Amino acid sequence: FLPHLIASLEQVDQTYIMVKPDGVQRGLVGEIISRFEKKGFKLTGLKLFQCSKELAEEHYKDLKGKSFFPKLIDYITSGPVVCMAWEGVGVVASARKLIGATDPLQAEPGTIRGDLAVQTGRNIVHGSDSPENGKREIGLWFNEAELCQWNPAQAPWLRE
Ligand code: IDP
Ligand code: MG
Repeated sequence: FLPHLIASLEQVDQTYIMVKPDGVQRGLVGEIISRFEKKGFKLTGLKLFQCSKELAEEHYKDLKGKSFFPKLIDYITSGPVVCMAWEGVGVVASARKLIGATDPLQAEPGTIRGDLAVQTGRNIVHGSDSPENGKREIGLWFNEAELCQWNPAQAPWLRE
């Protein structure tokens, strides 16, 4: 009884993951989705999408003023991206670990960036940095109707 009560109190978070245009162009969409799918998180939203300059600027608004900001916006709008919403206990921090450091040369082998990329300006994937930003970014990139609530059959095999 008590473990179940504690488990039910554990917070389920959401994170926004995005395969950037270079990841799409390099044919890494399946590989990247697979990392999160195999880990055991729940996919609740998925689409291929060409984003506007306005949306890219809103998404990265905290970086406005950085010298690389104009190039970053050009990069993110340079082709389609794959937008994903993922859900689970601890998903935000865990996804950041799976993604690896911002600079792919510093990212550990075994991480997505550590295995598949070589430069910060072409680091193939985005992941929200906090549960608050996870919610904010999913709200920015998805309509309510594009998100699915469902019960994965494997749930009891992932968490006791
Ligand atoms: P993160 O994606 O690991 O959270 P942030 O510092 O939030 O890293 O930066 C957002 C994105 O901006 C990075 O993923 C990268 O695409 C780009 N970026 C950050 N710093 C630089 C830089 O020094 N040069 C070029 N692009 C950068
Ligand atoms: Mg960030």
